[in-house]
Amino acid sequence: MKKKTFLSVTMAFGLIAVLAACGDAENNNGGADNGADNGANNTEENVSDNNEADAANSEYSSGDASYVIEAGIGLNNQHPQYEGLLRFKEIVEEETDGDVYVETYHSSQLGDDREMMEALQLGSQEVTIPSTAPVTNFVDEYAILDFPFLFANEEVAMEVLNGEMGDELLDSLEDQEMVGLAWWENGYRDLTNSTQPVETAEDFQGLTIRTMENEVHLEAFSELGANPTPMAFGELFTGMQQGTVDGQENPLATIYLEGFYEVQDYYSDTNHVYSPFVFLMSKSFYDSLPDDYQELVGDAAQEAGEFQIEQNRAQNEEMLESLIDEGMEHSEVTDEAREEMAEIVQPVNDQFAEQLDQDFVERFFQAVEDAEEMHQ
Ligand code: KDG
Repeated sequence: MKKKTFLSVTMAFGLIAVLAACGDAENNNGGADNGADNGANNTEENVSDNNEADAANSEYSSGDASYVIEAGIGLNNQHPQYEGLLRFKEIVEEETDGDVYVETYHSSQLGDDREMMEALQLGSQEVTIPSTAPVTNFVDEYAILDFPFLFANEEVAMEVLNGEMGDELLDSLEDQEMVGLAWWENGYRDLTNSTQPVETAEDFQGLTIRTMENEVHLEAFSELGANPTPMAFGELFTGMQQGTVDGQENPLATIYLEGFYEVQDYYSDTNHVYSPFVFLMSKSFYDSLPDDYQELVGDAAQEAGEFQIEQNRAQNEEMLESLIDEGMEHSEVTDEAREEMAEIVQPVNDQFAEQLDQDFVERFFQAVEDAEEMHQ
């Protein structure tokens, strides 16, 4: 289990003090080796292949169901996130005896994170499970989850997310016509690039890095001297292959399972942001379900999430060796180097925190501090 020893309450307190004072086209990739089909294109062929795979995973059929859930993610079908989605499908179909049927889509077949969230708002798609970063475009307070070096370890993150503050963030989605049902885990994000080993804050200078569509990430990488470029996940492999960007940042499982090692030479264990996934359902669909089914899909999202988190952590631990076997050079980032990065980006955290509801920010940092006491 990763343990972050460098930053924690001290910085959170610093922040509070400041606040107080201020009042695919055939784009694919790599996954070739591991059999992943991570085409981002939503072609009829792709979708129908997927439906066939879905049918093979189920003894039920959409034709017999009263409710059909179209569930899409951006990552490919090798990623533990997809395994989690299949687990959700299995639980929901079994417990409703096929009355609720779940069609699963991966590799951005239904669109990128933002498009899928918009489809949830319109009621034309039922489920998606993005990293929380793009959710900031819908609810401002989600920005706090993107503050670099926020959570000291995964247990602290889960304690906060599964507590009152996490519930509040899930509830805040209702105004955006979405229902947040559970927290899943993407994990600590690390940097890869095709240009140079990155071990210290200075090494970010001049690197063009793809980020998720999120202002905190853009500002933080700019502060480190990089040139951040927001890009949908489905375009990322081609972007790296064609040299539009030098690098990107994602957890180890994604870097390996999406085959990024085919177009990236250097891996740095920066662990700069802990990235949760949030399980989202269209509110109009959720409201159309009878009470017992509403409870059932909530419980299933939670249970499948626990399974996903277990698989995800195991894979994130295993994948480093695989990346090295594939020829990536591993640059080890020391705690001191992370502390320096954290100091450089702290003004970005402060600036964004000032723009959020101050009561929320204070309670959030208090929850982080309490969780850190429990999980040091
Ligand atoms: O399925 C989740 C993906 O769509 C995305 O959120 C992955 O972290 C991600 C990224 O870098 O876009």
